[in-house]
Amino acid sequence: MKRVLVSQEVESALAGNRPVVAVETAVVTHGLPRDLALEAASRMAARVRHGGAVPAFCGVYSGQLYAGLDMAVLEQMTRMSPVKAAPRDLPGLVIGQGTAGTTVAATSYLAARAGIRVMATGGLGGIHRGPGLDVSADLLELTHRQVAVVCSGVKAVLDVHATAEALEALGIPVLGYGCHELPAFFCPTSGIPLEHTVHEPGMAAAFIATAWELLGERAVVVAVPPPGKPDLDWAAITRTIDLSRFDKMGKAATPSMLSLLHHHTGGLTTQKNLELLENNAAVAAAIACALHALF
Ligand code: PSU
Ligand code: MN
Repeated sequence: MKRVLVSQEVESALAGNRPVVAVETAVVTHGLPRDLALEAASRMAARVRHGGAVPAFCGVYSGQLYAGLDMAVLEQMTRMSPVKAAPRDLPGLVIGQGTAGTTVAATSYLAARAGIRVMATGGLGGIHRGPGLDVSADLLELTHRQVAVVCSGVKAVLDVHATAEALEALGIPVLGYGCHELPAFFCPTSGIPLEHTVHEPGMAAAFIATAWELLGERAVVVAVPPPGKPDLDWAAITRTIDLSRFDKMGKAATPSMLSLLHHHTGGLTTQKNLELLENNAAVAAAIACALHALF
């Protein structure tokens, strides 16, 4: 058995030189309620296909690493109490026949192993707010994975400023896609200015290709604001989190904060989550096609 099993459809797309978009699965297993998560996954797949690319859901199923899980297996996974896997969790999952949704970090690893250069997700992990040191493995992993990560900036629940500074220190280029500020997941603005902005896929592809030519193997973050109205206010979200006096650390932090915000906003954060996932999948497909034309 191959270390990273690439589905037949993805394999033949890669071999036939057709664009492929890797899709993160931690958001399916841990980012949304189960039914909505599967709905989000199938809508993402549809948007990738509509954009002319092949979707490749990355994850771990019964100890096998995959690039290209189909919907039926994703459905199975959500019934198996999957874990949320960062790269360092992969050996244990392989040895212990575990099942997992993969974070941005682990998805970028699987994508790179499979030869996929563009991935779609919701938001990047980073530096958490509050006491204690909780820094996502997403940050370091992206310093050495040659993949364009199409996302709505960084997760709103993080210390967005510290995370933006860390991306700068680590030398990971961040490109605004139709925005001049770093989005904070379901919030279109965070007050953090971006120095590079493009408005269409061709320009994004040119930026990404140039980044790889000049800087070598590392990720480029393509930050796409969440679509649709009403806009959610980042300061208000941050206040809600602060007032709730969170006591969860580590992997449990994001899912429980998301569920708190869902209740506080009458479900609006969840609706935004779905919309931005779909939109990011569409943008990722367009960029994958444009990149494809360049190489
Ligand atoms: N966005 C969500 N829910 C999530 C994540 C993002 O709404 O669970 C995941 C992404 O997979 C991201 C990961 O890569 O959280 C980072 O988690 P950690 O901070 O534990 O590294
Ligand atoms: Mn963490």
